[in-house]
Amino acid sequence: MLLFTLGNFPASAQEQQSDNEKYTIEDIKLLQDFLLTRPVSKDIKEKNYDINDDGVWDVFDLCLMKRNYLQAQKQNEIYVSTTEEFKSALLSSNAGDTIVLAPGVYESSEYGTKAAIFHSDLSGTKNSPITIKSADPNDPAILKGADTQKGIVLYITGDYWNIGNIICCGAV
Ligand SMILES: [Ca+2]
Repeated sequence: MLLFTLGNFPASAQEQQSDNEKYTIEDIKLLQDFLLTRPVSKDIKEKNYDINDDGVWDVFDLCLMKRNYLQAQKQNEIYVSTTEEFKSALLSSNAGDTIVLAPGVYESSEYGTKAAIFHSDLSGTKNSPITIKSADPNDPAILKGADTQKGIVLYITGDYWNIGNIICCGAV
């Protein structure tokens, strides 16, 4: 077990490039423990935790690390603004992804798999569902079919999906 105190940061960390570093929840916890002078559960000497390159590991770096982590999470958002983009997002999403629909009408008369315009058989997981939502809750995206007799607008056959604030019309 290692115990660092403030100021006892490794010199090598300063020389590393920190801009594109990806940090995890574990990194946040390790730096937090370090800053609180708690025992740190693993060797963090070689870690690049001096994110603002000022030569000190401090709470500033912890804030930057948290921001970096949240931004990395956001990269799982897939922004779509056309029918085709939405269709392809439905077929290429991974667990934890969020498909964000720009305001507008997503319209098609092509009923494909399962007689649905927008279909996916992919699955999220219990802890990382796949989410579909409108970018602007006050101006929700509209999924529109051409014929109410013909088929389904949005049909998800996979598991663990969250679908919120979108409007389906013009079909079953
Ligand atoms: Ca720093």
